[in-house]
Amino acid sequence: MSKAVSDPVSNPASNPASAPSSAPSSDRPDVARLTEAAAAAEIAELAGMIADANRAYHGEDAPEITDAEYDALKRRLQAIEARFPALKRPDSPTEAIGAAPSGTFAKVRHAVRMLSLENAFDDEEIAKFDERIRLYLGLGPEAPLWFTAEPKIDGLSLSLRYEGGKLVQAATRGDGEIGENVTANARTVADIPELLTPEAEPPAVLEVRGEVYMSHADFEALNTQQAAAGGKRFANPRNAAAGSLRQLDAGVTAARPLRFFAYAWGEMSAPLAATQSAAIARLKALGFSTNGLTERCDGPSALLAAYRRIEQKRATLGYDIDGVVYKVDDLALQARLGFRSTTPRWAIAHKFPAELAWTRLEAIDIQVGRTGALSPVARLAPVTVGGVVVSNATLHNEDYIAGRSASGEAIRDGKDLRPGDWVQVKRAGDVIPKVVDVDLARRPAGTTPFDFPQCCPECGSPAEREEGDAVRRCTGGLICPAQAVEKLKHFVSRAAFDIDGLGARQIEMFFADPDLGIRDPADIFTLAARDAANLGKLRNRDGFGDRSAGNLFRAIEERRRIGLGRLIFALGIRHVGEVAAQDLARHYGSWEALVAALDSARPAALAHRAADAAEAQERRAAAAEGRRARIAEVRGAAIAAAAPSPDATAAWDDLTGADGIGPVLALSLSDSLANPRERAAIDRLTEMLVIEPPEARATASPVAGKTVVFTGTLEKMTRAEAKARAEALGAKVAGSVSARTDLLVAGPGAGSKAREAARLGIETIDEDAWLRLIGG
Ligand code: D41
Repeated sequence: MSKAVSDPVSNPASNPASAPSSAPSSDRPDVARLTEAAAAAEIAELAGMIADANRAYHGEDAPEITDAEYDALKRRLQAIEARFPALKRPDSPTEAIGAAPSGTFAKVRHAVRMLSLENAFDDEEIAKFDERIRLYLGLGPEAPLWFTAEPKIDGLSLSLRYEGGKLVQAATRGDGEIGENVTANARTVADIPELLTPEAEPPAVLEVRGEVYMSHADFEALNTQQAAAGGKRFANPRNAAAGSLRQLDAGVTAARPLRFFAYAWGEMSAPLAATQSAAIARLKALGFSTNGLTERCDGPSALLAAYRRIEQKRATLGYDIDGVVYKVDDLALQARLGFRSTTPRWAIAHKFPAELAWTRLEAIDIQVGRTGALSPVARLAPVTVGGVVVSNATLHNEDYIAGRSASGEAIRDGKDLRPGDWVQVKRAGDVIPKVVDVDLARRPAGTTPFDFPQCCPECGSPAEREEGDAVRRCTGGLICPAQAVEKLKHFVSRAAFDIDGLGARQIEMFFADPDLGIRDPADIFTLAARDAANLGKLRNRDGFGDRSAGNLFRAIEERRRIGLGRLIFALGIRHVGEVAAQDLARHYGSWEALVAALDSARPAALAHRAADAAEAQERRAAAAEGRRARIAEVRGAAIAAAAPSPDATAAWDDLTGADGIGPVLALSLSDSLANPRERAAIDRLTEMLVIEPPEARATASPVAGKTVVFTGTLEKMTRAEAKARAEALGAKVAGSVSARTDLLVAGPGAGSKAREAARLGIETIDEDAWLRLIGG
C-alpha cells in the first residue's frame, strides 16, 4: 500500500475495494446511514486498527499503513463519534492529544541508575541535612563543607548519551533503571546539542542529565493554538513538556518549544571536574544550558539565604520551579557519601511551600485498594491550586474526616468534614492534593457528620479496623472485585511483571469482560491458550486486532521467566514492597525455600499474633490502672501457651532476622500464604512460571555475602560510612559476634567482641587491612 487514500468520510466510494483488512477499507457505508449497532462495532474495530498502527509504528516492524491511511482511520472514527456521541469511549484514540500510551517507545536500561531526590520542607530539615553529612563523614561542626544551591526545575528528567562527542541516545527517567528511548524527539530540542563543543574536550563517553521544560510564554501560546485547533488544553507547562517529548511523531515534538537545563551526569569515561560547580561549568563549556542562578554556599545559613533569593525570583523566572536543590560540592565527598536505595545522601530538594485554595466539598467517595483499604476521596468543585485544576483530593481515612487522629487527638481543632462544606485544599508539587481545613461559618444547614461505611462499597463484605490501624479494610479478599482488579494492576505494573501492552487500562477492560476470564494473575498466563481454543477470544474486542493480540501473547510469554524478587513483589502482599521483596529473595534464594520456611514458621507466626493481641490488651489495662505494662511477661505467656515447635520458632526467627524483614511484614506474608484461596491462586501461578534465583549483590567484591562486625574506634571513616560501604559491597553488617560472623574489623579499644572472635576462631583484621581488602 503506497497510494494515499482519499478521505473515506466525505467520499466513501472513492477507494477501490482491494484494501487489506488493516487499511481503512473503502467499502464502509456512509456514516449518515450507519445504525447504532453498526456504529458501535465499527468504533471498536477502528480503535483496534489505530492501536495496531500505533504499536507497529514503534515496534521493530515497519509501519504497515501510510500516514494518510492512518489519518483516514482517525477521521472516520471522529465522524462516527460525532454522529453517535454516546458511543464515544473515554479512551478513544481521537482524544489522545499527544501523550502516546506508555509502552510504545523502546525501553532503555540506564548505564548508571537515575536516582531521585529526598525532599525537605523546612529550615530545620536543612540543618539536619548538613549535620547528617558531617556525622557520616566524621567532620566536626567547624570543618569547611561546601554545597551548591540551584533552582529545582519543574519538568521531566532526561538522560542524554554522547559517544565521541555525538548524541547517540536520549532516554526518559522511567523508574530510574529503565526509561524510554526518545532520541528522535530529543534531537529536535534546541538546547540539546547534537555535537559537544570539541574545544571543551568531551570525554569519549558522557551521559548528561537534566530537565526538559517549557517556558510560561511558550506554554500559553501552545494552549491557545491547541484550543484553536479544537484540541485539549494542557493543565500546566510540565504536562505540556511531558506530552510533547513523548510524541510518537518527532515532527510534532519539533514544533513544540521545549528547553533543557543540564544539572547532572551518568556514565562517563573520564571525570568532568573535582567539584559539582566546576562540573556544571564544564557542561556549559561543552554546549549545554545550565541554570545561571546556581550558587556555591558554605553551610546551612548560606543555603537558606540562596533559597530565599531564588524564591523571590520565582514569579519572574518565566518557567516553573518547585524548590531549590542542594548538593555537596566536592565530588570526592559525594562518592564517599554514596546513596541509599534510591536517593543520594549528598543531595536534597528544599521544596517551596504548598499552594492553598478554598472550594466546595461536593461528595465523599470511597475507593477500595489492592489491600482492601477503604480510602475516602473528596470530590471537589474544580478549583485552581498552584496553576493546576484540582477536582479530587485525598481524605486519608475515617478519623481524618471525623477531625481526630488515630490516637484520639484533634485534627483541624476537631472540626469534621461533611459533603457541602467549604474546604481548603493544599497541593505541594507533584503530591496528591489534600483537604486541610474547613470553614464552619459556611457550613450549610441540616448537614450531619459523614457516616463512614462499615461494609465494602464494592462487594458488601464487612470492613474492619485492626488494632492500631487507622485504615478500615474490606475483609472480602479476592472475592472483592475492587481488590482483585487492583491486585492485577499491581501484578502487571512496572516493578512487577511489567508486561508490554498490558497496563492498568487493559486490566480494567479485561476484568470487566467475563468472557475473557481474567480473575487472578494465573489467568494472564492461560490467555493465549484459551484464545487459541476459542474460549476467551481477545481479538476483535477492546480495540485488539490480530496483530495486537499476537503481540500481547508474546509479551506475556516473555514474562513466564521471572526473577524471584519481582515475583514476590508482584503478589501484592501488604507491607511487601520492592526492597523487602528483593531482601526476601536474597535471603531464601528460591521460591520453594521461601514457601517451605513460611509453612514451617506458621505456628510461630500465630503465636506472635496472639502475643500481639495480649500485649495490646495489657497496654490498655496498664494505662487504665495507671501502672507500667508487663509486656515481656505477657508476650512470653502468650507464646508459651501457643507452644510452637522449636522448628517453627527457628523458621520464624530466621524470617524476622533477615535483612529488612520485620515482624509486621512477616505476619502479613505468613497470612497471605496461609489463606487457602490466596495460596491456591499463588500455587496455580507459580506452576506456570520459571522463577530465576536472585543475583547475589556485587558478587565481584571479596566481602560479598560475608557477615562483618565492626568494633573499636575507626579512624578513617565513621561507623555509618563503614557499614554503608560494606553493605554496598554485598556484605552483611552485624552488631555482635557469633558463630555466623565471617570477619571482625577491630580498631583501637576493641574489647569483648575481639575476645569473643578470638575464642570462636574468627578472622580479625584492623581498619587499614579492611580498606585494602575492599580496595580503598
Ligand atoms: O532541577 C531539577 N529538577 C533537578 C533534579 C536538579 N536541579 N538536580 C537534580 N539532581 C538529582 C541528583 C542529585 C539525583 C543527580 C534533580 C534530580 N536528581 C532529579 N529529578 C528528578 C528525579 C531526580
